[in-house]
Amino acid sequence: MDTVLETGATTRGQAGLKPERAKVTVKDLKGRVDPDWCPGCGDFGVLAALKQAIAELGFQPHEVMTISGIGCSSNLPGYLNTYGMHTLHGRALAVATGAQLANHDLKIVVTGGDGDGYGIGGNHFLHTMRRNVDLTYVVMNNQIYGLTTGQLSPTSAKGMNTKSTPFGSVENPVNPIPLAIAAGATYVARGFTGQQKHLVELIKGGVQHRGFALIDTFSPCVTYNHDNTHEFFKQRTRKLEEMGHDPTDFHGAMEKGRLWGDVIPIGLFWRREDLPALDQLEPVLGEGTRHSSAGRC
Ligand SMILES: Cc1ncc(C[n+]2csc(CCOP(=O)(O)OP(=O)(O)O)c2C)c(N)n1
Ligand code: SF4
Ligand SMILES: [Mg+2]
Repeated sequence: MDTVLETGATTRGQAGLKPERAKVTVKDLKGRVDPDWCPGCGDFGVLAALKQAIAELGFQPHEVMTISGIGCSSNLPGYLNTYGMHTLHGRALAVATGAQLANHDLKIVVTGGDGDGYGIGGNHFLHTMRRNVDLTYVVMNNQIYGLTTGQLSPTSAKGMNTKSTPFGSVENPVNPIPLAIAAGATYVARGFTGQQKHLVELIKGGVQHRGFALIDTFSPCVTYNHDNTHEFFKQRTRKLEEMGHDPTDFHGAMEKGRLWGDVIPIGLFWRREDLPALDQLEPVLGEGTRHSSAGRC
């Protein structure tokens, strides 16, 4: 029997004919619910870039799963026509690891915020990277807790005035780029929603990468962060490609990742292809959904 996808396409034709893959467009990937983000929120740019990347890579909606935690940014899976899970605060990577190990046929993209991923989810972040789980993690880094109305996040700048730090933060922020490189992530990039085409390419690269890919993305919160605005990043961001950076140079990647000032690099900092992903290390996991339990007790 023919299977009709949400795109209206038929995956199986008449007997004997080769199944045809319908071309998925950005429009096909639009979810049933419209985003309730504030007008001008950077997260619109991440959603658009992700849809573009999925369409350009030629995935069908049922071949992709987006998994998130909690936060404004973590609402993203609800706005996309793919499989999706909106999980617990900081727990998206743990759920995604289970999903990836159980079903290698799904392309899993984890989406969330800086508070979700680098704060409450920091433990999972670290261990998912050292395990090199085959996931793409897009963090909408707005350097604030947006959903809870503007408290300090792990990436908020030192000295920043927020609702929870009215006299300025005394803490040093997390820098996810060198952290991810040191922890064992095998694809480490930074994007900016003000550079859409560039962001699409970084996401596509992450999805195609076999192993853990981080795409930390400047996605300004127009309501609660008046320091790290679209204009702030527009003036400072510079593409690594234009800086002659080699993403296989570990020390160069660490050095560029630590730059934060008049120049803030965006692009691919680090990639290595010589390490197996977690599911490639264990024969039973390697079988994925093709594993049969027949004959076992
Ligand atoms: C266990 C738990 N602790 C705290 C919260 C409250 N909470 C919800 S979202 C959030 C912060 C989200 O910040 P971030 O991940 O940066 O997302 P943004 O809203 O900025 O996109 C917090 C603290 C919660 N929902 N669950
Ligand atoms: S509060 Fe900030 S992060 Fe949340 S939707 Fe509004 S602009 Fe976006
Ligand atoms: Mg945030």
